[in-house]
Amino acid sequence: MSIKDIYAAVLEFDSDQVVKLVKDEISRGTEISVILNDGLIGAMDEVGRLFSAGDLFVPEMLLAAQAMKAGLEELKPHMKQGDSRTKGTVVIGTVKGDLHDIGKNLVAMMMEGAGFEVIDLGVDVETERFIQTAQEHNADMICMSALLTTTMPEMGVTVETLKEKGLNFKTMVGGAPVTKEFADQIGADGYSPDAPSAVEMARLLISA
Ligand code: B1M
Repeated sequence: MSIKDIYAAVLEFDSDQVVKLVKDEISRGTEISVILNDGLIGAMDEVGRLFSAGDLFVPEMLLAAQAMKAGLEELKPHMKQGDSRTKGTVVIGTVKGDLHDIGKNLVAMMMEGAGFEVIDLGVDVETERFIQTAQEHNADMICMSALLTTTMPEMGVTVETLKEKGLNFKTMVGGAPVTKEFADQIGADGYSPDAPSAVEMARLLISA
């Protein structure tokens, strides 16, 4: 049994096997970040590669995502760390038109684990909903995820709308196609390439 088996089980869309193997690795003391990066995320990268090559299609991509999510659920309790005092409140969601939520869930989980209060709006979130929720909860920051090049511009719409309304919520953006250059271009306060650095960026932005 090894991390490679978790990788293989995700690619075989075998959620039960993923859960079993993740549990085994946890009880063996394997680092959570290794299970996550080499096993679960590594497998999703391969799924993306196969999809791009036309060797795998949307239904299979969905099945792989379900298997990965099942594994993530097992990891979740082990990703909690630090004290329970709130470090700030963040509203998070995947932008309008975009249904990808695995990376966003990971960011939300790690933020929760690091002591932030996280209000997760799910997927396909409109600008107004981000803003209204941030106002209702007196949030410190709005976090937006996008996995499609076609939905990335939605992040800019939210940043622009905040400016127009004179609202000062910090904004952070991320997701596979998003870059630091893009974040700067739309005027977002922060960008991070992955979930651990999103936590660091949130700490920085909220304490600034
Ligand atoms: Co989609 N899909 N998909 N898909 N899908 C991609 C994104 C794609 C790159 C695949 C490919 O072609 N190689 C491609 C996008 C191409 C592009 O825009 N340039 C694509 C496409 C085309 C599509 C459809 C259009 C396919 C179709 O219908 N023809 C369709 C769109 C639906 C929609 O959203 N409207 C679609 C559908 C789907 C499924 C529903 C089947 C499924 C999603 C299931 C789900 O999420 N519940 C799916 C999947 C699984 C993928 C891939 C294979 C995997 C995504 C994933 O979960 N990665 C993906 C290929 C790939 O990215 N390798 C692909 C693992 C996850 C942990 O990584 O989300 O990048 P990621 O998150 C990272 C970082 O980006 C960062 O932290 C995370 C981990 O550390 N991060 C943030 C994420 N959000 C952040 C926010 C932050 C900070 C960091 O601050 C706020």
